[in-house]
Amino acid sequence: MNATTPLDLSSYWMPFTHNRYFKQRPKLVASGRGSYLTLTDGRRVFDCLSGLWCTPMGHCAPQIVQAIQEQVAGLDYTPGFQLSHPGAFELATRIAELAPAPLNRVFFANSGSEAVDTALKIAIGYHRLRGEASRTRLIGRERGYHGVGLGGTSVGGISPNRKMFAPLMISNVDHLPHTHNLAHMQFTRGQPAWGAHLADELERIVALHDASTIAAVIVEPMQGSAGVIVPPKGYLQRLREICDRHGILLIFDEVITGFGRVGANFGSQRLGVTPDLICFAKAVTNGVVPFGGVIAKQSVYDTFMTGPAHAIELFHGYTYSGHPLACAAGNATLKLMQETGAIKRAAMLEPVLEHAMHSLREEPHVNDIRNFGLAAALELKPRDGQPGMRAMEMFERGLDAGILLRFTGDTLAVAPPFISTEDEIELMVARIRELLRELK
Ligand code: PXG
Repeated sequence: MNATTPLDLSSYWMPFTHNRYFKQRPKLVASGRGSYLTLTDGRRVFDCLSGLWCTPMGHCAPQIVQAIQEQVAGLDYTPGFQLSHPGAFELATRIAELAPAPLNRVFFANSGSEAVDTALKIAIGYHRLRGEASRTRLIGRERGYHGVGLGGTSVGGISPNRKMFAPLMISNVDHLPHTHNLAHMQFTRGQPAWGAHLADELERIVALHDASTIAAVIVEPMQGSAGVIVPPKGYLQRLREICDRHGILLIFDEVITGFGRVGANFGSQRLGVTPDLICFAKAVTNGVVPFGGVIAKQSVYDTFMTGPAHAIELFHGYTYSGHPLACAAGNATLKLMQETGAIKRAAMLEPVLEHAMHSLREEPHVNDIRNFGLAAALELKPRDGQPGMRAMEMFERGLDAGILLRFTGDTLAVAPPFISTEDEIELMVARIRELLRELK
């Protein structure tokens, strides 16, 4: 675009966006640096959600930019089937080292959605290879978000994401109840004490369908998209026990919680529960190149490594699995996180964010505040007859006030970059406070 040719907004069909509203009031980003984005109209905003949870090391980190530049000039692409390149093995090793033992085998995809569909396929294949082909049922959870593939949408529990596509949903799916209950946990800091018993619903589902029909349970250790819904103390432990009792695989979707967001490598380690499979994406490449994947327990991997050695073991993979640019970005990101102690820094900032966010409790329109790791949500009371409007106005006005907020429904989520300073987090919350006071 230049001054004489206005940008044509008509062709691009934007994802998860009110296209018609947006095209009346376009908001375009020109550049990013560190924890800030600059819009084309010059407004500079603090990136309160680290992109869409994916840029914890800030925008245009020189080490990551340089690694990608060097990679693209040397090897831009290589087929990933029956061939690979060193960077892919290096990245898998790094990820395996960060993962909770005994998860140490890493499959590559290009997004969280693909990671989820991959994990579901691995779970079904695993049981089949072990002679339990009747285990085909998948259990998700209400309010869960597992991306937009047909597998992930089916096990997901956000109804607007599902209802238009009902005929495409996998039929063999059941859902656990979500764990959010305002009466029992309003304004809880960190993990709620109430709610572990909700895991027992899995026993009820097992009793209904019989364990021999159930392949896997998939949950986010902390629900991100639904607005930072934090697992009750003991809840995930109970899910793990029930899965073990019935030979069901437990999948943690760590697309948001992986690589430091909850102050540990993975939510698994922070919460002390080890799943059989972990889905990851987002922060692993600092959002710079699309990427994702699945980390499997060695025993799951070994189950596939049967049959003649020249035969393909898993009929699954993507043209861009292990893409050289993604691997360069991943290796550079994880190296940078390690060298700068970024995950420890996220843990150190957690109480700063918790304290600041909960100081908003008495402000107008506030219905709930939740936090865990370097993430928090502010749930607003909906305006009469106009649900979602308050949060949307906060988002719009935030851009003038120097903060980029993320809203879904009437909930605002924040998950600042790990490189944020304490002052930046406090300033972000001060600006949210001012916006709340101005809001009708
Ligand atoms: N699983 C989880 C747990 C996610 O949070 C996905 C899978 C899908 O990832 P891809 O890369 O296919 O988009 C996600 C994505 C938000 C927000 O505002 C969250 C996501 C994506 C966009 C916005 O909370 N999560």
